[in-house]
Amino acid sequence: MNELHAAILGQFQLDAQTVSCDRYGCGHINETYLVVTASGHRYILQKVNHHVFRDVAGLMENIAAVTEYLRGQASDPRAVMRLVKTSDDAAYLEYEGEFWRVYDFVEDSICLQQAETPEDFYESAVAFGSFQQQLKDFPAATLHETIPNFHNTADRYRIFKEAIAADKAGRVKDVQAEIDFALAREAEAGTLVRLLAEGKLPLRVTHNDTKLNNVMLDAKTRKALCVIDLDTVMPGLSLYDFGDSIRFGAASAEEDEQDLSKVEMRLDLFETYTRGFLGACPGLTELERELLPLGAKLMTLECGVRFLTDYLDGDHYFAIHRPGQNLDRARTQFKLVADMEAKWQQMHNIVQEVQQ
Ligand code: ADP
Ligand code: GN1
Ligand code: MG
Repeated sequence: MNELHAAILGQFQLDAQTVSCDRYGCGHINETYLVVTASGHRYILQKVNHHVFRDVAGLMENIAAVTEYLRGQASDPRAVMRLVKTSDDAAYLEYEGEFWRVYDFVEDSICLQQAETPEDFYESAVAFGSFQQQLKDFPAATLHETIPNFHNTADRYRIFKEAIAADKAGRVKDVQAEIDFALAREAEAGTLVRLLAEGKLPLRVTHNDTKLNNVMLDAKTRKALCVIDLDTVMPGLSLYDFGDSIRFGAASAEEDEQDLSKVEMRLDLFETYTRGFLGACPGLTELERELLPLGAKLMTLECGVRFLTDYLDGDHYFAIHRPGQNLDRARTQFKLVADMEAKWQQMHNIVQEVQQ
């Protein structure tokens, strides 16, 4: 454990002396560490990425409020993330210009990068569907918008086109096919934001980053246990949460798979997730249900556009572990979009069947 981490951890109310602190997990945004103390107790230490989240105080206020609200409805203490306070009783620590927080480690749980069985994916749908259902009466207006325009797909296209024009890393010439693929779908990409602005879709408290690796399953029962990574909890559309889960979890390969022949959107998993989500979150409107396939497609398209934008900018937003990784990620997303277009009618049929 280095001195910096020791100094930081010394300012949190841990149960005993820290014995180790090691990098942990596969997130693209925050720096995450697994901390073990002399008693064997485990914690998660995170350096919050304040370049991405400009208002860390507001973000931490959201997390404290939402976790407290959910705790009132939970039977298992592991079902809700628990923030560990600093010695000043604050929810986070500002230290040398960086922002740190500590959570209890969610014990006896598993966190998957890919669904191992359809049941695992079903349980993640139950977790995210229940999350939304449990927050249905939470006063959404009291939440800070931690990243303005986060799922404003039209605005993501504006930024994308700026990146193409600036061509900061000199990469535009190598990715014309990917750029064309995205631009050909620009008109459709604004559909959800438009329907929201027209008052046709309800604004809800949503998670907004519903990747499979942002949910914990109970290691023994493999049932839905806990939703994590609450940084992006803010007002949004149910279709964002549904769509982002399909994008990541119904994919047949990893997000950065280089062999695109392995990448498809699995209809069996689409069906599984739809069943779990609608079952746990029964209050969706007719239009929300009807637009579930479009939610999946647009969240995937948006994510592809964001990866490609970051590639064009020189990889400053999403953490990369090898050159070209953001381009590979963009390509898998566009492959998934094309596959959803090919399976469009089947996706609609599945939603219909699940509702009956
Ligand atoms: P990022 O925003 O970078 O994705 P996350 O909050 O999702 O950060 O954390 C990264 C990973 O760390 C998660 O995918 C999960 O594996 C693990 N993790 C985070 N919080 C906990 C926790 N409280 N208990 C156990 N594992 C956790
Ligand atoms: C980021 O933080 P993480 O790794 O769970 C990103 C999501 C993207 C995702 C793509 C705050 O999620 O929006 O969909 O990567 N989070 C933020 O894997 O930008
Ligand atoms: Mg995460």
